Amino acid sequence: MTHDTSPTLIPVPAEWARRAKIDAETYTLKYRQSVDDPHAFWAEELKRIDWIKAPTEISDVSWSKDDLHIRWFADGVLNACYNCVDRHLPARQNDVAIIWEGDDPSMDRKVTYGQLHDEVRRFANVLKDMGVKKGDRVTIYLPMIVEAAYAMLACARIGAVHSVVFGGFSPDSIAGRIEDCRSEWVITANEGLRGGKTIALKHNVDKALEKVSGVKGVLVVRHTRASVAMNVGRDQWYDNVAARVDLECPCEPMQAEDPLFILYTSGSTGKPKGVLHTTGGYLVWASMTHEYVFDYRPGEIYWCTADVGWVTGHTYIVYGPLANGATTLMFEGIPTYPGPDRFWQIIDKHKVEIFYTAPTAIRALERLGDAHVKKHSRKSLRLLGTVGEPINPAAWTWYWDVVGDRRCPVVDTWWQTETGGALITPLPGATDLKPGSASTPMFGIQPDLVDADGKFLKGAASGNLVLKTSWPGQMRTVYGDHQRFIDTYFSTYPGLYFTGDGARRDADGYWWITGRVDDVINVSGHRLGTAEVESALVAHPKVAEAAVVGFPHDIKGQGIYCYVTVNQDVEPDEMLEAELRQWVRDDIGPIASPDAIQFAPALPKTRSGKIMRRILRKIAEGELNNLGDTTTLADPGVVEDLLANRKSA
Ligand code: 6R9
Repeated sequence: MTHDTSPTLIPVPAEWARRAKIDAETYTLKYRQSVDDPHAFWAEELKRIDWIKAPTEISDVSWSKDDLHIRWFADGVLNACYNCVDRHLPARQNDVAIIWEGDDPSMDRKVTYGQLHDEVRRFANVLKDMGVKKGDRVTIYLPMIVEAAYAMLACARIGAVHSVVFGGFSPDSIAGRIEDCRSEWVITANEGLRGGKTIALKHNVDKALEKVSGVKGVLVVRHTRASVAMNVGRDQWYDNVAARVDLECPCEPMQAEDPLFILYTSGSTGKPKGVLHTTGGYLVWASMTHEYVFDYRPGEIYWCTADVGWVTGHTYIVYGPLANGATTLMFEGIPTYPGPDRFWQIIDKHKVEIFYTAPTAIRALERLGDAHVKKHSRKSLRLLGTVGEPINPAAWTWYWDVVGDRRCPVVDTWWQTETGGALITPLPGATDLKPGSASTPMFGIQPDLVDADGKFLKGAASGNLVLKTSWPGQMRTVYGDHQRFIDTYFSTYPGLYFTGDGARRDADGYWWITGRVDDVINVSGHRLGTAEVESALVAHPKVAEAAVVGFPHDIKGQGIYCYVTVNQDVEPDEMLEAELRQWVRDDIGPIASPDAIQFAPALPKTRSGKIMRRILRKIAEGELNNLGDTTTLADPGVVEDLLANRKSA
């Protein structure tokens, strides 16, 4: 990497300080108010939403283990779909709500707010026709097509709770998620398209439904021309039902604390958790952060490259932008198809002004060379954002130099599925930028650092990142398992929300997120629990034991390194290695594909039988001279073999 990575401070450009809603002074004032007098702060901010009944209560929160509850705006009544669609009519009905860009560059379309209103009402009536009722969980397994947004908003309109499952997940993963929230309805498409390849979505749903019972209806959107098997009595084509329903469909009045959606995310133990977000607080947070972080004004063309299967797609493709009356671009494809300049070509084609992507994409595109970027003008761009994983200063600098021509502030937004929206992030008109730092807290957010014993660290320090107070976008529970919610986030450091991330606070009070400190790995911005990969591996008949750790990867941020002990009668070879790689992909999905598989006659264990992951991590990272104390191992000889047979991935 040739770019300068010495610590630099990039001051707020003068024109940004002038035009932005939040300049440095306003940030300081508003931040102070948000923590000193949250009641007054939120009483004002909640007005960004149209309420059927405006809340008088602001918050009722306890993070105590014995009585853990989180409620915001609890006596308010609203509808999220109304706020994202209907309220922008009639004044803005001809403004574009969604620009859709297909995998195939010749396919695109624009959906105005007026059209969105019709499509969402139609979709909602199709759901009702199937039998979906308020409170029902609806699983959405769709590619990045406009119908994904229609489906989410249609659920919100009628008070159903959506659970979007990323289109890259396997039938087993879909089945697990359907089962966990006892979802009776599934929305999918015949096929998806990505990088010129088809994805057999309906086929995957069929396979999932062989493993789980209780699904009463499957709605199939016709996206490609492929015909697929339809299970009579269970499956219906969306367009067939849509042709017979009418357009009128009122918005269901919802309590602020009624569930809006469930989204499954990986943790350090067990199966993925159903993160539950509710209606009022989430929408206020999504709308507020989208407006301030991107300094958004209606009419501006905004593109977040995430997939709606992840939280970033929920908050910053659908709910935040549409609540703000934005023009949000949805891209079906991948950055390198049909050519390595696809992103930059789309930016010029649709005159994108705000562009929000992931560090892994930035690093991959940097690799391909500046020429692909420079052959497109990108003159419409004025703001760049990143999310999903720590961005290394070199990648940040390339983004700023080459993509943004040193004109566009880069906002590195730190947040989680659990947090609903951005918590630590620069604001373009207020924050001097440091390459690689997520910089400063959003309004109402009080981050702090603790050591392993929970002692607060003062001043410039590194430690575990915790949050001291609640905010409206905070998750409310783990669906169906409140105890797991308490155990995961509020037990490590009583009275505090533990993020699972490590961080450094520098002398200026800027935050630098260093990555997960638990057994979660972040592969290309996708969260995976090492336990999930391990349980996939040990389910293979030839595997006796497995331990999985992350290691630094140039493009993906982190890669997946698996140590596998096979059964006694098995001779491990390259065939088995390939078979295991495929096995994990089939079980979880392609994102979980192992980067390295090392066969080990034994794993390093303590005398009490615990696998010493610290050692496995060091070996995977290549830090071979620094294994730390190995004297507590039951059999120190195991390490010799691990070192001798280390895989370079
Ligand atoms: C929004 C999202 C959350 C985890 C989080 C952290 C990592 C996200 C980051 C970042 C450093 C950033 N992460 N944004 N790390 N800088 N700007 O990605 O949600 O999929 O739940 O992942 O991602 O480790 O804890 P999610």
